[in-house]
Amino acid sequence: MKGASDKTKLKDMRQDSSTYRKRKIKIDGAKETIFKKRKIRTRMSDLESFAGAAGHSGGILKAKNGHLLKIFHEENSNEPEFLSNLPSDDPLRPYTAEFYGIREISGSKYLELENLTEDCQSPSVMDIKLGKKTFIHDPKNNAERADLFSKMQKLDPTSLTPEELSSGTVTKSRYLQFRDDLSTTSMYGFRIEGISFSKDVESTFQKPEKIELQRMSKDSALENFGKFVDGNKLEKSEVLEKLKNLRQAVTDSSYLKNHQLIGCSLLFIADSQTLRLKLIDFAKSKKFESEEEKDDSWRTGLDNLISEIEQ
Ligand code: I3P
Repeated sequence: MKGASDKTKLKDMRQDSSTYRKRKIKIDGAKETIFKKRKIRTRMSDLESFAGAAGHSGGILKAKNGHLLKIFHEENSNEPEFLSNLPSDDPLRPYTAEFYGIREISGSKYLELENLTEDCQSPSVMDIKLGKKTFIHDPKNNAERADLFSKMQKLDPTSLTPEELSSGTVTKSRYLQFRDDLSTTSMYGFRIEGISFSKDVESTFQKPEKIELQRMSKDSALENFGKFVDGNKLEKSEVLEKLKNLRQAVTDSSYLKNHQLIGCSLLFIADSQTLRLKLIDFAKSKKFESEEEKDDSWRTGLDNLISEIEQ
């Protein structure tokens, strides 16, 4: 239930601004107060819009130096290892955020990462999760959970088995597989995980609700993709060119010859009619030991996305 506790922690922080005012953060060995009362709300709303845009459910703070602090659970994240082992001259490198190390704040660990929208005027962000499977098998995901049963019930009650209906619970593995199957993930290897439009775009296009995104068909996903491109006044040819450059970079990457990406997202950051592509979320990505273990379906997802846009 770590997700729930992170969310609760953030909620508590938001509700209690005095906690914030006095909060000390340790960065680079020095204790400094990063949250001043008047700035708290602004910082939190920045944080929420970034987190929402990128499809994160919570657990991201913004440090005084502008970097992001992403909650880190050592036992189930390979992200620091994945990012710190990535050679600086690897073609994948320009597509990832800078990683500045692990920070400890009030007993919780955070990854200090580059804020990818730091220099943007008014960014729109779309998060597309790649791969035909977005999770790895983990014994911790076998515990029965009532909260995930409720989410599944809202999304598609007909998919629950009589046993699940009678217990009122499902395991996280079951839920995540269901999410992959319900969305375009299992079939096409990509799904829109989150969209956040800048204020300029918002006046023309409304961003879909999370539940709509979770159940979105390929046609609707492409329609929303089109809204993102048109709303941000991007040229389709530029979008395709950037996607193909990324495709080439991941093909040329030596690092990705023996590392796989699972549950990784491709971030489209549109700002002032320009587009930047970045890859984020490497918690489940790792070096694979054998060819059998290898899952390259994120490449298929990227290829499918490119060919769907080309049509
Ligand atoms: C959540 C999503 C998150 C996952 C979370 C799920 O589902 O898959 O990625 O957190 O697990 O509930 P949804 O997007 O449908 O709301 P992790 O990536 O950390 O596993 P959680 O409930 O255990 O936090």
